[in-house]
Amino acid sequence: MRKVLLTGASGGVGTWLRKLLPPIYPDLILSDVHTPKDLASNETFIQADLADLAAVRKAIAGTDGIIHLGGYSVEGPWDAILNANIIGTYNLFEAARIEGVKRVVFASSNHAVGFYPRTTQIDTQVLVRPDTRYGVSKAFGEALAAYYAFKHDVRTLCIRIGNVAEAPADKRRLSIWLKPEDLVALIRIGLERPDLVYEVVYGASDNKRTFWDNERAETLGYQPAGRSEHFADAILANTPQSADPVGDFFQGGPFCSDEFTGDFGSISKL
Ligand code: 15L
Repeated sequence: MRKVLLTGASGGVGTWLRKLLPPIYPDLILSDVHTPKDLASNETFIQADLADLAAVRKAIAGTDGIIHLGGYSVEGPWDAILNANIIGTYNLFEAARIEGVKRVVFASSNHAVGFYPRTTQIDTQVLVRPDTRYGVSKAFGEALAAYYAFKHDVRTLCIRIGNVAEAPADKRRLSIWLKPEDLVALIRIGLERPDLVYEVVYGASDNKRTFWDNERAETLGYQPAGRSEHFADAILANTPQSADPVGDFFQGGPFCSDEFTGDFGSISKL
């Protein structure tokens, strides 16, 4: 894999990858709708709005693989999600097909399955249960990736990312933390594993309190280095009493309780 394009390069996860990827992929091209504030003279940046297919094609042309982080990374109004994540992800895969790029790593999210109870360990065979319009867009992206992989041989690893950070931020993140270096390990599997066609894995480190059975990732060779349990005592000692029964019950946390008008008594049994 020589020339790799990183979309969403100006966001939080993109900023981590700008630091970690160049030693592995020296010919890294960055793209985003906004120019990174701290863009260095040795970085290559192409400005592109994902809603503009022609601009996306220009950014993709001549690359060997794409890491697609671009789009909205939290809940947002429907118009914003529609343009950035639904139309934007369609344009990304369509541009890859037209330009003959055969490998994509798609940044999906834990919020595609946020409405599973924290007490149920799920694998990637379960039905999606998005907790937000954002989560719906990630489930759409996974389905779109399958279509392009099977129909057009644009092979994709979908990573249902937990939370990428230097260290887990709170009790819930002890279960879903993803050390940035572990994300890089998953990206390498997605871009480099020759037999990969279409896979969905969880983007999580070696977390004792995990919500997820990440057997597919392990089968593909993933060996996470981060261990959230190292941070557990300090985090639990500083965890305030919560007043969010829905968010505390489900894996997606506050993404589940935000705008919630559902029947907690019924869905908490599922
Ligand atoms: C996500 O998908 C978001 O992009 C990130 O900002 C975090 O909020 C994370 O999920 C999470 O679930 O904590």
